[in-house]
Amino acid sequence: MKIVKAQDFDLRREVEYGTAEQNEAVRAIVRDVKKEGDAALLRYTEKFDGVRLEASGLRVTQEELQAAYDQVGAAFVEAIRAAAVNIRAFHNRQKRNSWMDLQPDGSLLGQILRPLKRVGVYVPGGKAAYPSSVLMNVIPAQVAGVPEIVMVTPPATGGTEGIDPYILVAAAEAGVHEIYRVGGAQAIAALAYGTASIAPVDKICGPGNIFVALAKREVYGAVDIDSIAGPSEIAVLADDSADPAYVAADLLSQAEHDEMASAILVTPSEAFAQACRAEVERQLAELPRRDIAAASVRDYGAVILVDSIEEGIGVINRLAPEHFELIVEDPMAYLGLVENAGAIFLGPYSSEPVGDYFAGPNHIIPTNGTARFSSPVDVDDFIKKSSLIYYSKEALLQNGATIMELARREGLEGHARAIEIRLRKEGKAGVND
Ligand code: HSO
Ligand code: ZN
Repeated sequence: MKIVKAQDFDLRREVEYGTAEQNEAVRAIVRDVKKEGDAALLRYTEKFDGVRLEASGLRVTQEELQAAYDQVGAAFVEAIRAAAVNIRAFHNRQKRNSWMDLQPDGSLLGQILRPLKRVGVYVPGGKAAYPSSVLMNVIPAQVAGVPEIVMVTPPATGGTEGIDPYILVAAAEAGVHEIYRVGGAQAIAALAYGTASIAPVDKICGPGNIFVALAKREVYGAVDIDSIAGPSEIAVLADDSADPAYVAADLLSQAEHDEMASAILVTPSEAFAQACRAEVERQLAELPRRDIAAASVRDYGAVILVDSIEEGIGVINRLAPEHFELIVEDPMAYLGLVENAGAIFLGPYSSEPVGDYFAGPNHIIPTNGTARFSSPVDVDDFIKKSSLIYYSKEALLQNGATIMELARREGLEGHARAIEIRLRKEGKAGVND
């Protein structure tokens, strides 16, 4: 892990949007599934996942869900349930009601909030198939009141023949029972446009590989999508009061996600920087995923030396990290200065995995500096709003001339006349002949 001064560290990372070939391949897959439906879906599943399916075999059955429970063990089911309780409680606090304001002239203005009708959750295969992420995508949608939540995941998730049983149990515990064994760009296209077997959705969320990300961008507009997640990030601002072994462990907890994950320590203490770096090396040697974590630490890790905690917060605000741990003597004293961070963890006991799995806040959090303008997934992501306007006669008579003035300035006489016809009927004075 390199140790650098703040001014020598490049605080912006490049965003990857895929090569021209990848984009072209994804466009072709989306086009085919849109045109041919199930036939293309099954063809691409055989081509990319090496699994030959009939359309009738796409949907995961009740028996398979039951079998998954038999495979995972009671401790896991209990843990998922406990996490789900906390996640649901946290997201329940975000619920908002429709509202209406009665104006003195008798008109009503408001917003009507409604859940999306049907949402598709993508769960990737391989090393990034996380049961916890199933909860983090599904529960906010459920709390929002989305009546139909479906899940898609590649048929060979986890490298085994079937779908990872832990994913299936997490889905069932979260309340998802419509699950299809299909992945990649073809799954995204099926969710967006529908096939004979899979009804189309209104929004697609959940992480995936570059082909999934590109496919989501391709179908955006036909459906809504969540933001495209980049590799995980953690930034820790710590002083001498922190335990270097704790901080090193927290940095590695994110570094082990991905070779491109970034784990950064910001500290005003040279001694702490050295101690923490030594701890990272020591703990790294014993970590099962040391190859991934070591690559992350080598290529994207850093210790940034600053002159003060205030300067350190300035660095954090420019980084806008996905996760920010503030482990200094009096963290509350600095909280108000933190402007850009997706999730803020205060004090030595709020280790990031507490938030990744259990405390309740969502672990799908803006990456790549996008915490400057966006937020973790929440209930609002699954709500849409309709504006409500009820104008009373009195309100129209009072404001009609003003509306007509604005319409005529835009050269839209039809707009003006739609108002005028009503004013005339009511014998309103002041309307031009
Ligand atoms: N830290 C990840 C979420 C996660 N961690 C899932 C463990 N499982 C988000 O950046
Ligand atoms: Zn994590």
